Amino acid sequence: MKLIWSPTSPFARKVRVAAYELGLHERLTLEALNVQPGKLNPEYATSVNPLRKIPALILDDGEAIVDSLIICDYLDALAGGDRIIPAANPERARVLTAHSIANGVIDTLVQLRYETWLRPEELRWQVWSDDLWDRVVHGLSWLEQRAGAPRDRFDLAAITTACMLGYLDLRFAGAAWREKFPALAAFEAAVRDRPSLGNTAPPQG
Ligand SMILES: N[C@@H](CCC(=O)N[C@@H](CS)C(=O)NCC(=O)O)C(=O)O
Repeated sequence: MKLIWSPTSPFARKVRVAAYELGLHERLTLEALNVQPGKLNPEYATSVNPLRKIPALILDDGEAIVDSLIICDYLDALAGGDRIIPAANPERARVLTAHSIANGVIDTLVQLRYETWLRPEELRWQVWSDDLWDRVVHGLSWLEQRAGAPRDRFDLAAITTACMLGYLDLRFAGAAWREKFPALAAFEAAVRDRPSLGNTAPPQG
């Protein structure tokens, strides 16, 4: 299977962490693609993902699976199922809801990154950037309230939260989130040394 990715994409990292946790990482080959608004990547848009987002998983028969949640779900099933995404409710809904919040924070951070790094300065709208940051803070508060809850596995919600915090450190180093969200800081310290996270850490800088 081929994963189309980039080394700094938090969504691609999430898939790679999931693959490590599921013992499937050696079955993935990696192909880098540079994506960003304004870069049309016409071949990728035509043959893989019309929305031009990474990651995408290309199966051995050429079938393309897109969106990190769907790829993680596919990998979970390939590993036997019920490993990182619980099969039964209410646990399934709980994990997928927490995944949605952490994933939504990543989505918002990526938008903010485009706003503050890519968009020409004279075209920036401060109200929009402040609004996006407000969503990030509310998302972190939501996750903070649940971060201390006992976990019996490193599930997709935990994987996505860890990748989200890693992306905060990578792109928003001045955010000082550890002081404001101590339970998330404790969570990050507790999971940081997992090989799945260590082996997928983005290049710094
Ligand atoms: N919902 C998608 C989001 C993926 C996503 O936004 N990826 C970013 C890179 S981190 C991207 O491809 N951005 C390119 C663009 O929006 O033009 C997923 O979970 O896979």
